[in-house]
Amino acid sequence: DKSFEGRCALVTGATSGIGRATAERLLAGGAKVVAAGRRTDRLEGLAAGHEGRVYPLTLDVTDAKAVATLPAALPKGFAPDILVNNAGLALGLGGADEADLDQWDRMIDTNIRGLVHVTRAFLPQLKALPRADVVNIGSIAGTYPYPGGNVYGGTKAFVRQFSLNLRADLLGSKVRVACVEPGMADTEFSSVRFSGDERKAAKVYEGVEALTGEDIAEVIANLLALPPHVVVNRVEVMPVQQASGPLSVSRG
Ligand code: NDP
Ligand code: 8X3
Repeated sequence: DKSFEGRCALVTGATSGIGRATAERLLAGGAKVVAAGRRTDRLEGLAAGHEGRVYPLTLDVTDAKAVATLPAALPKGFAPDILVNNAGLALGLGGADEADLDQWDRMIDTNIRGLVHVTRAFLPQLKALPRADVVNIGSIAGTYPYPGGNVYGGTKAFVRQFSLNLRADLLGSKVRVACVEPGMADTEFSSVRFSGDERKAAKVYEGVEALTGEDIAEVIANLLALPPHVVVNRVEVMPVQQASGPLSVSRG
């Protein structure tokens, strides 16, 4: 499968889960990858397995200055024509009245501000290309509310609407924008959400054949492989063992 030969993808959050699997999937398809994240050792591990085709980029997407100067700082041969805005996180699952404001800020800074800054930094060069893609990772949590989803779901609703609005602004260019909205995926997501409490994290996936990072990577690869005049605006993906629940009523 060489369908991505000649293409270069910048994947944020490539150290784990969906981002790591997406980087590997695109590499398997012949693409080059700028693999970005904060954990440099993991990026170097990825680069070591793909001689010359991975540029490991230590990057915190909340570092506005580093993001703004990024396009000019990338080495020759690694100018991306695919941007996968995947870096993101949920922190906590408590009610809104007792939530930690620092956790809320970190989600907003990463999932919204970080994603917007990376996108803004690369859009001018993407827009000038004969073919380019932006893939934003939203979530079903951005559409379907659940208790404790408060700000996390809000950030993902932002990602969905920002993606649709990008399409409106980019009309007339060759840039496709897709918002991929996964349901339950067994990655480091819950471990991060529960601050490293692995038992609590494992419980989320107990008895469920959850999505994997590889499943979402395959969806992304399929979107990217569509003919260049075809764009899927949004795609919701769930494990078969997950579905929406009924609306709830508190009777007094
Ligand atoms: P993981 O925790 O496994 O991966 C998250 C990735 O984001 C890591 O590579 C991490 O890298 C990176 N990241 C987090 N903060 C930053 C930052 N400030 N700067 C750069 N990179 C950052 O979780 P997932 O793979 O599941 O999550 C990927 C995306 O998918 C997220 O946007 C998440 O919201 C979304 N999602 C996840 C679902 C799930 O159930 N797992 C479902 C729906 C959406 P590092 O720590 O090295 O910086
Ligand atoms: C992650 C999906 O439903 O666990 O975005 O919040 S969910």
